[in-house]
Amino acid sequence: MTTRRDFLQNTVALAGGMALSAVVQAKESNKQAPNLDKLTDESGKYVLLPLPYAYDALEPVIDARTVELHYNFHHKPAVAAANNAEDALAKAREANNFTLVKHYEKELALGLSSHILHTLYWGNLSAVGGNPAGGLLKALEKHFGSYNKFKAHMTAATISVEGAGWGVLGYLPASEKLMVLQCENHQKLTAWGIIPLLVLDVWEHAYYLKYQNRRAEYVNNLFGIINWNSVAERFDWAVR
Ligand code: MN3
Repeated sequence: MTTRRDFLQNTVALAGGMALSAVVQAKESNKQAPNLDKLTDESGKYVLLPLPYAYDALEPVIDARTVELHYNFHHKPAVAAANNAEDALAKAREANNFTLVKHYEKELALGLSSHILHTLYWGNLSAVGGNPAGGLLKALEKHFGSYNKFKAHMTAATISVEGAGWGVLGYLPASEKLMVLQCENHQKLTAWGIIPLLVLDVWEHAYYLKYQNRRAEYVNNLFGIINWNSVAERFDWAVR
């Protein structure tokens, strides 16, 4: 089977006398990261995509009411906050008045990071579940020793996030490494340049109706509904 990467490599290999624009065009069509391909509309405003499934699609691991509240009253307001912050910063530049710049920079980092992570989170989950395979599995084995070691690391890191935050599996092109990170809130404790592949939300709003204080049980159950195809798609894109 010809993969997209093979196709691009072949395209480049054949490109000896080929117009550069054609190569650029091939790369352009590959520019958007899968599962994060519509953060904004044509005007550049951040937009909330429809959930990729019904509210009850993740039952019984995540109950329908939690998904409904999470999407409408946590993810959606973050989109508005990111737009509002960018608008306010544009006005500040226009007026050359930066009195509130610190406030809106914080709002932008928080709101936009929330939008990015929640968009990934919905795509990272699916009632179908399954296990990682192929190149992604090989990379997990290479970087973490085995899939089980990765799972133990990711689970422990996610459960022990201090307060509200996320467990993150990411790929850093600059080091060609897969990494587990512990993110606080939506924007703290990252490594610049990392491409998030799998993100697990451990803000209380993500689990409290069903699990109350039992974050560990929620995180362990999450591993049964991970859409590994979505993780693999992003991994393939990140290492391309
Ligand atoms: Mn959340």
